Amino acid sequence: MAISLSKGGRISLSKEAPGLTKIHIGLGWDERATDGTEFDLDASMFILDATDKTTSDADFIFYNNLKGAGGAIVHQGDNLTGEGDGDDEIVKVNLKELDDNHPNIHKLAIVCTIHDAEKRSQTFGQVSNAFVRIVNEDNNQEIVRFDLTEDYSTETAMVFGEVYKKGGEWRFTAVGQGYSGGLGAACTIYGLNAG
Ligand SMILES: [Ca+2]
Ligand SMILES: [Ca+2]
Repeated sequence: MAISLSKGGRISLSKEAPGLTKIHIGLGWDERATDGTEFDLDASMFILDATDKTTSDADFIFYNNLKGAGGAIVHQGDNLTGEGDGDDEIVKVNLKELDDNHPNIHKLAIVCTIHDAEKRSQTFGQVSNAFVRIVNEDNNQEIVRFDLTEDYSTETAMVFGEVYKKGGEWRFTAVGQGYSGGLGAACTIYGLNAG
């Protein structure tokens, strides 16, 4: 049965799903009533080394750079509206390939940002039903889910969660940490020059 975490909670994916090799990270959201301006959230992933930094632009996965780690990480593409239940944007990760071929990858930060937030005066306060869930790709079983229930009024970038490796196990932390400054702020946190 899937585990539901609250903010700060963590689990071992490897223990919950023995033999786990591939995961599907689904992110979802709905917009609260807005003034009619388009409202587009974007999932992205920062591939981090042991110092929690992204060492090159190639390790920043988003709608303009869909593949990372030699194809072990694949973003399934940009959803422009967030309409409907279920996953709005998805990133698939082959953990076994990371273990075998990319031992330098220690953590995957799952981030969500609001496209053009500043220009459109939008924040996560206008987002409802935000969640991130990890699904075992081999059998489609949801392993863990984190519903972001806090009211975020000024944030335009949000770290939903982190998948990380510790003691040979892949684990997940429900983060729910927001930032103002959108995608640029997220890049700065992880050591990338947003330009
Ligand atoms: Ca989007
Ligand atoms: Ca939705």
